[in-house]
Amino acid sequence: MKQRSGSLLRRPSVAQRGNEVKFKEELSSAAKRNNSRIVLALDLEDSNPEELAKRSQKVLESVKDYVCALKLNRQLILTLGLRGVADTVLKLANEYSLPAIMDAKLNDVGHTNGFMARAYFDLGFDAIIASPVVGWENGLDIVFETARTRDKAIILLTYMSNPGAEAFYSLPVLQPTGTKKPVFEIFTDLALKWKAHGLIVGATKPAIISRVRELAGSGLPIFSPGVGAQGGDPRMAMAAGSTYLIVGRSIYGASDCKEAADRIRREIAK
Ligand code: O7E
Repeated sequence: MKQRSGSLLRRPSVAQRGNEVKFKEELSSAAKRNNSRIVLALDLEDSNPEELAKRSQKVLESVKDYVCALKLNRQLILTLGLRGVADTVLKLANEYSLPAIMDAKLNDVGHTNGFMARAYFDLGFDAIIASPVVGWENGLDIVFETARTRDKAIILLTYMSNPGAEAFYSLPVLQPTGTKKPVFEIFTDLALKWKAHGLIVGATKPAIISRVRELAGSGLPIFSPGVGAQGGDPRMAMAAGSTYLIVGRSIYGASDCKEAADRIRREIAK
């Protein structure tokens, strides 16, 4: 089981660590331990909170040795509430030493972003996903500062996996130099400038993954959702430069979740 507060005491101070956060260490150690680059997106739906908690815990228990992290979206938060999520799936993820990512897509003004970041981090999430579209000043500045003081991570949404994403994320933007740059390249530059801990790029767009990898260098993890149910190919995404795949329905919707996770894990290890 993870020793969250104990391990903090033995770590170097926030200033000494630079951009290294506990999340990165825990993620790569879980990836090594389970020989897996799969982040489980646990997005089950059920109007009955008790049923939802039970089903979610069952899925997590069955794939705990086949994934390297857990990502939650609003499905569980809105049905179980923050406390319900903490007492069920977050508790289990902690027992299994799997870091937990909150897919909040933070995208508001500073004080509201700050409130959400504190609420999710203090509940036990190790990383939060935010959208760079809101900008730095009185936007994401407080989110990064909240993460920094708590030794937590921020992952930036860089290019979405859905077909409609192109209309915005590929939009060319006129630069002061007179050249044009697509929105996702600007977001990649911002992730580097702001010292984000990871990027989200849809697995359905291998060419975009390659370009982001080229711009971001080898140090920044790329998390790619959209394999299976959304049509993305796991091997193509990894070959293009993704570091981790975010997978939901192909695992929790399978009749045998463990076998489904293992199949994807073996496929990307080839
Ligand atoms: O298609 P699935 O079932 O494998 O689920 C994919 C998960 O990744 C789901 O939680 C969805 O909300 C999320 N996601 C995408 O599908 N596409 C994106 O572009 C971005 C995300 C995501 O994780 O957002 C992080 C900002």
